[in-house]
Amino acid sequence: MSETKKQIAILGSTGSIGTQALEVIAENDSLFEVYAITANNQVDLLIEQARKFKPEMVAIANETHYKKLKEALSDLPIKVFAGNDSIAQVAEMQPIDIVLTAMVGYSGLKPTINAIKAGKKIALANKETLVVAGELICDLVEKYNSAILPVDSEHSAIFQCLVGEGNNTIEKLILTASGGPFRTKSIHELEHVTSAQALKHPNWDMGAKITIDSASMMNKGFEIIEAKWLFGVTPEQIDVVVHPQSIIHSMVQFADSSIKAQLGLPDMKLPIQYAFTYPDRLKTNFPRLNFDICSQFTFERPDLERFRNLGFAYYAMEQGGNMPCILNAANEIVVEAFLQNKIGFVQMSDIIEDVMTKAYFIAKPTYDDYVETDKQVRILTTSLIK
Ligand code: MN3
Repeated sequence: MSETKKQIAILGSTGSIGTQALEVIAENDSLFEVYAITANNQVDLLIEQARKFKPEMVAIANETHYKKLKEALSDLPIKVFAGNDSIAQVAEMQPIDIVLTAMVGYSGLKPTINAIKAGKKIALANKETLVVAGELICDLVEKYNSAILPVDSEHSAIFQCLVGEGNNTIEKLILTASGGPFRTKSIHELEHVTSAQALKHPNWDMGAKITIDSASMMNKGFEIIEAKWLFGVTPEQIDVVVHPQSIIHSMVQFADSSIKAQLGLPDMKLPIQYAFTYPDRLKTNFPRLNFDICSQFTFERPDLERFRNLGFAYYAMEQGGNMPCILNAANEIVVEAFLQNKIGFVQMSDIIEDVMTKAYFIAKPTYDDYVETDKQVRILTTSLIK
């Protein structure tokens, strides 16, 4: 292990963000080294990644894959672990500089907390962590002298706009949204869209869960909650504007009325790399934005009648407490049900709304309250689907 290379742990290395992060590391192998990689289920890809990047350790959440993983790597000096607890433990290993949290959903919470307590820098791609427990996470980051570097493209854009601004007051954050594949569909049409249609995102190539969240605007809802915690603003200070070209990744408006934006072709490798190198910028061979080709930028107001999830997110953010946790757990269950064609697209929002009125509200939740809320809301939501 080199003294100077940044040691990186990737939690969720087999997903879309994880594999792109490994590409960034491979392209800059004089600067970065993979210390640990973890996955949920995709054991074959994890083995392939481990053989290529030779990390100190690998972990797989699903314990039934342990034997296969262990045997496939038996000729290499790689420590092999299995189970959810091992993922959280890997995140706190002493030599790690940066933990990239790229797992899906609520499962990111515990490992992220462990990494923060161990003082690691967090390259945050798992937005659900901040949605579920933003206040707790922010308190821990301060207490343990950790830092969160956003990987979500909108938040990376805002983060980049804020470089050099010192204590200048943010008047407003303007998050851009592509509008997803159903941007122009009527309410009636939305009742009949399929999961296969929802999985075809016009601009971004992502995992299944986030792609459905993008189609339903739940992703943008989560992103406003994420922005509140990352940048310390109020709900009223966060606007969403639909920008179908996905070239402006987000904007910051300052007290003097000036607006700064960050632009680029949609490619997650840039925000991933920036989180790894901040405050430095590395030369890349990524394709450059060509203004001769992209001649038109357009903007629309988001339609809260067709995309109710965005309104639910504002409501959850204003309520605070465990309400965002309730929203997240309900969403994880309905998205899974929609992917399995058990419920329709519009029904996802119907059920979430129902759950938000029925679930038990806690104004000042502890960590254990979040765990219990997540568990109970999953049961409640599942019961409303059957
Ligand atoms: Mn995003």
